[in-house]
Amino acid sequence: MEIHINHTTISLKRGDITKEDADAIVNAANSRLAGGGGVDGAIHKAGGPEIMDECNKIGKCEPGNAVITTGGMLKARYVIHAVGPVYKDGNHNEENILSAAYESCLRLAVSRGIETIAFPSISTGAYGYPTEAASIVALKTVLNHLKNNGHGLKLIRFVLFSDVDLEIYRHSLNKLVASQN
Ligand code: AR6
Repeated sequence: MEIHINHTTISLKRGDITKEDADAIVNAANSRLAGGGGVDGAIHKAGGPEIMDECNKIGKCEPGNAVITTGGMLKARYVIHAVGPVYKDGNHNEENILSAAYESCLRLAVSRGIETIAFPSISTGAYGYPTEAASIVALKTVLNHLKNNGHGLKLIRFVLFSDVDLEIYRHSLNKLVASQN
């Protein structure tokens, strides 16, 4: 699925984000930038040790924030490491932290002249954020960013790891677009 907002395309697809041919791919990292399982493990495995070397130099990243490193051996030139919230019950500022994580990535990308960026579904794996609620936060943050910032990014792609997740994001995007019209 694809929609166009001014000069930017938002697209949703199923796939493995490590294979994406974008200027930057986003990693769902932890605060210690220490690597781990899920998409984080896959990115470090595919991208090689240069990415972890840079993460070690940076040291840490608070939840809601993002940092940038090389893409190492990946097709993508950069990896943006974003830290989402660990989901407890929805009453621990999870929504604001998740939105801030996406917004931090978008700002960092624009400040580096990045035109194409691919996101995974941050926090919805090991960190336990319910996917439907997280998809609304993710997509709303992107739509608001485009409304308030306009130029810069040409393509924002969500790369979902399963058909179920893709369907959830598709449904949420349709809902948000319908509510804006
Ligand atoms: N491409 C795209 N999406 C993927 C891939 C992939 N190759 N692999 C997994 N996903 P998670 P989190 C999906 O757990 O919840 C790590 O250990 C996955 O199906 O990767 O933010 C970190 O070091 C899910 O939908 O990230 C942190 O400690 C989504 O990516 C912690 O997990 C996010 O799942 C972060 O947890």
